[in-house]
Amino acid sequence: MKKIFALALAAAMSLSLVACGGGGNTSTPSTSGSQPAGSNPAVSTPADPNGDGTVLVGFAQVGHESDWRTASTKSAQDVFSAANGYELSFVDCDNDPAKQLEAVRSFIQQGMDYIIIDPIVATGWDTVLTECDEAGIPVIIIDRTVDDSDKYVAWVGSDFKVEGLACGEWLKAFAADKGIAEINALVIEGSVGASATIGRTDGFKEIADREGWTILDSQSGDFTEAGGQEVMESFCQSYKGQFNVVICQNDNEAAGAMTAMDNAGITYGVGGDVILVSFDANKPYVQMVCDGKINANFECNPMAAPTVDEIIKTLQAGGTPEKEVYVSEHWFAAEDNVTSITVNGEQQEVIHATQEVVDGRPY
Ligand code: GYE
Repeated sequence: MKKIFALALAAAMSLSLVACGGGGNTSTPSTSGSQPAGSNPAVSTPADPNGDGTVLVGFAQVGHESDWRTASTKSAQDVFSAANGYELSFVDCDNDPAKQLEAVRSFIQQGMDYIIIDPIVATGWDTVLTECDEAGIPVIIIDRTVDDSDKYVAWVGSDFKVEGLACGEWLKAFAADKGIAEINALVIEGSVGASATIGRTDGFKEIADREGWTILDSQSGDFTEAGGQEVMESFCQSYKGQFNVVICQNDNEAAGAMTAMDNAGITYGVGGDVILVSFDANKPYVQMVCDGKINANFECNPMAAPTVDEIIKTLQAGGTPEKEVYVSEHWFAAEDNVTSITVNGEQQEVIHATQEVVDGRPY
C-alpha cells in the first residue's frame, strides 16, 4: 500500500494575506499530516540502540548539480550523523552512472550495513542490486526510481509524473483565467534517463496532448543553470516570437533560462510575454515566485533522509518497512487566480507564494 508521508511545511500551513508584489490571496493551505517547519525532524532514538557499534551507511548521491541536490545532501549528512549512531560514507557521483555503480560496489566491499542510492538513471540496476542482495546488504532507494529491478527494500521519493500533470493542470486553469487561447511551449528537460525527467516530461505532455497545445521543442538542460541557459539561448534564436510558455524542469535551469531571456530582451513572469514555470521550489526560487519572476513552481521535497532513518530503525528491529513511501509536495503560484487544480481526480491546492510562505520554507 502506498503511504503518503507528510513532510509538510509551515509555509504551506500559514494563512497569509501578505503578498510580495502587492495583491492578496487567502488560498487554503494543505493540512495533510504536517510536521513543524525547520530542517529535518529530530531523530529520536539512535539507529544502534544497543551501542554495539555504529551503523555503517553508504550513500551514492547523484552529484552536486542543483540547489535541490545540496538540500538532499545536507539532509542526509544531518540525519546520518555520529550523534545519531551512524557512520556515513558519502560519494558524490558527479552525474556519472558508471561512477555510481562503482560507488555501490565499493560499499559492498567495505561491508556497509545499509546502502542508499539516488539513481542517476532509472535503468541498468539489476546486476548491482543483485550483488547487494547476495552480500546481504539492504538497499534503500531515494528520490529517483529504479525502473528495472525490485531488489531493494524500500524507496522514498516523489511522484514525478504527478508533478508534471500538476504543472499542466495549473497552466490550463491559468491560461483559461487570463483568456490565453493558444499555448506554444518550450520545455527544458532535466538529465536524460533520470526518472525525474521522464515523469515531469510525460505528465506535462499528457496534458498538452489532451488540450491540443504545441510543444515547440523539448531539450535537456541537465538540471544545471549553465545547461538551462545554453538550451534557452538556442531556443531564443530558433523560436523568437513564437513561444509564450517556458517549462524548466528544475529551479537552476529556470535561473539559466531567465538570464538567456534577459539577454534576448524577452520578458517573463507576472505581466511578461512568457509564462515561466519551474520545479523543485527551493526557497530562493519560491522567493522568485513571490517576486513575480516565476509564475508557478512545483515542489519536489528533498528531505528523504529522516524517512530513511525510520526505515533503517524498522529493519534493525526486525520489521518490514513499506516498499514505497511518497513525500508530500506543494504547488506555488505568483498570482491568486488559480487556487486549486484536480490531478488524477484529486483536488490539490495551489498556494499563493506570499512573503510569509517564502519565509516559512525550510530549504
Ligand atoms: O529536481 C533536480 C535535481 O532528482 C528530483 O534532481 C531530483 C532532481 C531535482 O538535480 O534539481
